Amino acid sequence: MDDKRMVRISKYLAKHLRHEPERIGLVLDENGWTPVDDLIRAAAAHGFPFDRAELDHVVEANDKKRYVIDDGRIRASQGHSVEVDLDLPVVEPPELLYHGTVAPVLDVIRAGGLQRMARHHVHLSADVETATRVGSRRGRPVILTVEAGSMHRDGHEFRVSANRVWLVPHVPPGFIRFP
Ligand code: HQG
Repeated sequence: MDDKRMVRISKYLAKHLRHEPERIGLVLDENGWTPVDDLIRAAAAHGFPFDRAELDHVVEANDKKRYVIDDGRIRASQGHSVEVDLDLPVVEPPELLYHGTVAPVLDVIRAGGLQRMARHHVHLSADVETATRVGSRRGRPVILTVEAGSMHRDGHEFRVSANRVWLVPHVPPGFIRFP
C-alpha cells in the first residue's frame, strides 16, 4: 500500500473513531470501541471502501500507533472529541513533560495555563522532539516544559495512552516553564 492511501485511511479512521462516528452510522461503546466488521461495512456503505488487510496494515504501520485492534474491535488510542471513557489508569508521570505550541497563544497560556480545547485532555509528550513535531503543525513551534512530577504530587491525575501520549485535564500556569 502506498503512503498516500495509508494516510487517507488513517484520516478517515480519525474522523470516525474520534469525532463523528454517527456520520457513517457507527456506534462507539462507552470506552470508544466498535466492531471492526461494522467499521468496514459502514465505510464501504458511505463510499470509502477498504478491506481488513488494508485496515490491519494501517493500524500496524501507523506512525503514531493511533489505533488499536483487540478482540475484533477497534478504537482510537486518544484524541477524541466525542465523549468516551478510555478507562486508562492514573499513573505517575516523569518529572518533566513537554508541550509544543505556537507564539500567538502564549499570553493566554501564561494567564490560564494549558486547556484541553476541543479534546478530552491536554496532550503532553515525554520528549522534546515529539513536542516539536506537534507544535510544528501550527507554525514555528514553541516548547513548553511542564513540571509534571510537581503536578502529580499536588494531586493532578495523569494518564498515558496506549501510544504513549501523556494526558491531563489542565495544566495551571504555575507548573509551566516558558522559554
Ligand atoms: C493550544 C496530534 C489557547 C495548544 C498531535 C494547541 C498531538 C491553547 C491547541 C495531539 C490553550 C490545541 C494533540 C489556551 C492550549 N489557549 N490555546 N489556554 N491551551 N492551547 O490539536 O496538543 O495526529 O487539540 O497548545 O500529534 O496540538 O491527532 O492539541 O496548539 O499528539 O494523533 O491549543 O494531536 O495527534 O490543539 O495536539 P490540539 P495538540 P494526532
